[in-house]
Amino acid sequence: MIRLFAALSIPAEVGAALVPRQIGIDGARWRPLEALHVTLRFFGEVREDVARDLDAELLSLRVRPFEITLQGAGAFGEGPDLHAVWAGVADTPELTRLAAACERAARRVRLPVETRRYRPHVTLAYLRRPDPRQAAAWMQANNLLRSPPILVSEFGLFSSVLTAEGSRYTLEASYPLARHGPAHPFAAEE
Ligand code: 2AM
Repeated sequence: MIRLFAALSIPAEVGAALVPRQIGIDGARWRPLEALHVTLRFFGEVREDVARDLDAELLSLRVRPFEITLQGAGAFGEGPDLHAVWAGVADTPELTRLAAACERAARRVRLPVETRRYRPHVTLAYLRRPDPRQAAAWMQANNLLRSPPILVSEFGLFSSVLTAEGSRYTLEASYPLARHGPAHPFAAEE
């Protein structure tokens, strides 16, 4: 079994501008620069043969390159359940469509359906019972965050392994977005 997710990498210069924001919440496990990403679809633990089918499905997606902008800051959970802070992503229909295409790919290989609404974000830290005043102050201080436009010309399939320092991600495959028509002529229309 392999723990997999599809995601967009964050360009190093955009990530580097987020790093200075990773302060101000005691006990936060700030994510390292190389781990910053926007998840498209979390697939969970997948059998190796299913992973191969999933790879083929992702390769067949027909989506054109587009741009995203990181915008705003927020948190998952409330009060004592607050467990992550993140940079948001400005509403982008193309991103929603790409995430939906990854969802359909997951269904075609019979992975369990994701029922939760897609909320694109870049997790900056995982938290455990943070000081609520610090968390609120962090969100206020970072709410006006806005990145330059980021060109999305590919996405990746990553594996995730739990280590003592947190999850370590490895890029297993990358999928260029098709600039002119389908990258794979015999692929099913998305
Ligand atoms: P997170 O950043 O909000 O924690 C690798 O773990 C990626 O998949 C992370 O971006 C993580 O989101 C996401 N992820 C992990 N477990 C998940 C789950 N059960 N459902 C949806 N996304 C998940």
